[in-house]
Amino acid sequence: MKKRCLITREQLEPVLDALRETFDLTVGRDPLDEAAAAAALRDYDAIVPTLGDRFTAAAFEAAGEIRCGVLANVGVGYNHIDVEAARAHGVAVSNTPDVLTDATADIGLLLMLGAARRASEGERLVRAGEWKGFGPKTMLGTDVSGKVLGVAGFGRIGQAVARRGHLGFGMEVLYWNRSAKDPGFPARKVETLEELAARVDFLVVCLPGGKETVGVVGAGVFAAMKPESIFVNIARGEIVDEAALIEALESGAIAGAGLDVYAQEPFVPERLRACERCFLLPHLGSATVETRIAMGMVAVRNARAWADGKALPQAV
Ligand code: 8YV
Repeated sequence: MKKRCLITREQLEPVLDALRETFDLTVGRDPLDEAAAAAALRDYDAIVPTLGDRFTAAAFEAAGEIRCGVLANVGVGYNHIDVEAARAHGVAVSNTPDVLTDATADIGLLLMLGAARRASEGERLVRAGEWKGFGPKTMLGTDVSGKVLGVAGFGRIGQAVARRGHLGFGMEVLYWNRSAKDPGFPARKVETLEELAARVDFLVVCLPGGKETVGVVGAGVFAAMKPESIFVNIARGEIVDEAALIEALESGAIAGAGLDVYAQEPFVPERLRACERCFLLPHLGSATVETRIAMGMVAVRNARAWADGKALPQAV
């Protein structure tokens, strides 16, 4: 008899088909809150969760007798899963690194360009039928090419953003990371996030989510940034003190921001939505057909490895 698997959201067909080959599959609809996560841990052998599900320590506690042996997450970030609690309850966890690096880094560049060149303001103007024609001083932005790029968190995605900035736009790259990295092109490590913030024209957050990084980008970081500089976040909203960011935008302490992630998605504060010089996207980092299929297939491989009694290739 096939093992029971729950995929918590409707992923693309090839992913569902691949899971059906191995499992008796149930496809969920909405993100799992703690109670639903606890019930799923009780009822299924394998679970394929994603962003928005809440596999917290409380969910593991509430589950009582746990049937589930694997959480094969679709996503590189897994801060919605308490990995320690999973381990304590004998549940293996995997993620989907590498396959989404390019798509997510591309969004980083889109946000840098969009915020610097005032893309959404311009688009809104045209769509509203309010464009009065070319003007030498109309809607001037700032250059991206040749500027200084600062990357906070120099893992796979951070390095991919930096590579695009350096090779595509001739940017000088500085980064802040626990350990020094050699990305294969010139990039200098700085010792503190504040120093990075003070020295760059674009500050792009690529740090992992989770308890250790909540609120690390706070008022001090924005105060250190140059008034002409642009802030970008493609990581997790909780890393940034959103109130401090809004303050910095409203006071002109920074020139603009490009955001793909927010502290309490899908809620985006009204004051943030009112900031003209913000380029706002609804968490699209990995949202391409190719990338979502690739991510799903990595999760399938991990779920299957577990079903075959093998080590998970992308265990976390
Ligand atoms: C995904 C992400 O959209 O992988 C991650 O950590 O944040 C995003 O690229 C998300 O995980 C849902 O698949």
